[in-house]
Amino acid sequence: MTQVIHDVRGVGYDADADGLARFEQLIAADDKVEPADWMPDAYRRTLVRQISQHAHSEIIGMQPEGNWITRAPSLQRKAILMAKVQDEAGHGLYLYSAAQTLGTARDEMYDQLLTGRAKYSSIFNYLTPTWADMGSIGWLVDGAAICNQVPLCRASYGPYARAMIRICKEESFHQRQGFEILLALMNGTDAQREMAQESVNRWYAPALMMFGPPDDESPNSARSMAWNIKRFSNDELRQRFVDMIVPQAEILGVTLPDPDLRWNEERGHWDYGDLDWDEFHDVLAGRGQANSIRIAKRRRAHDDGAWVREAARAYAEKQKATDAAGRVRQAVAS
Ligand code: BYC
Repeated sequence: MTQVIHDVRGVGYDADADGLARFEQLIAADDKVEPADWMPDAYRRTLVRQISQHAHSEIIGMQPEGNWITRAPSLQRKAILMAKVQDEAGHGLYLYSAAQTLGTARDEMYDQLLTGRAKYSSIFNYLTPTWADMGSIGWLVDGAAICNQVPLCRASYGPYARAMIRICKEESFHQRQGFEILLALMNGTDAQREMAQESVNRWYAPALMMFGPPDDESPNSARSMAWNIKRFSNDELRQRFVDMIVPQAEILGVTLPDPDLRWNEERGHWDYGDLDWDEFHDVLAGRGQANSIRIAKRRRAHDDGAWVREAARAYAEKQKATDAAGRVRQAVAS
């Protein structure tokens, strides 16, 4: 049977006969694919994987900073940190909503996270023992997030690209607040400067690993790039990040903990040293400093929120019944 689909412009087409050709046309023209458009299953699966893992990262990413809200050194610092953590919750919601437009229920995505079937960013499995870590997360982790995510504003899937625009605006603010925390510490006492440097020492390499494995060990990159989901490879983005933070580190007065970091005149980029990819794979396999803490806390929060989900479902049912009754009354009256 012919399945006619109407695209966002209202143009109808036969999904069975013309779906793939139209999809390829959209990608070749660097146009957006929208939820109602026909798309290959593998494209849909790749998007659900990436977008839901990104959403999980935002939600789990609330924990290391959430831990510091009560201990932030002033009322102003608490207010700023609280706003930032709330922003991360918002990012999670935009991203879960974008993934839902691909036909995967939010409950299913939560279940994948809570049962360890879905990943979240490696970076959130590191501990945050000092206040300076709030600075390093903002400067380095949100800085890496910006490098990775600005190109995603041009991802081929419309709902994902649109969600990323707002997320990136907020991430820019986050990065500046982290930089400012470190700057204040670097302009402080010797002990504060030491705290800032020690924290940067711990976060530098894990932040570089956020971009994913080297290109020749990245199984998903080629296809995601062909589909205009990823615009740059993991290594290209990692290089951009290093080039961005070296001058910023100079302004801060911190030393980046990499003896191989040097300007390469020929390439016009900073060379950097090898990363410990065994550590990365250990963290992904659940053997990082905080994997079990993060998931246990997320499970508790999910269980504690059961009554909210139940109330929302009951309210939605009630609304549906009220709307149906209203429609019947309207039909009788007309
Ligand atoms: N951590 O073929 P590859 C934030 C996995 S939120 C864990 O290169 P792909 C923030 C990868 O998933 C930051 N896993 O994959 C929040 C794949 O495994 P699966 C999150 C990683 O998808 C709160 C396998 O390794 N950002 O910044 O082409 C507060 C092979 O990799 C990681 C996003 O999610 C990792 N670091 O590229 C503050 C951005 N790297 O799925 C800040 C959107 C790789 O096949 N995501 N893996 O089992 C992306 O851009 C891409 O998915 C990645 C990986 C660059 C992460």
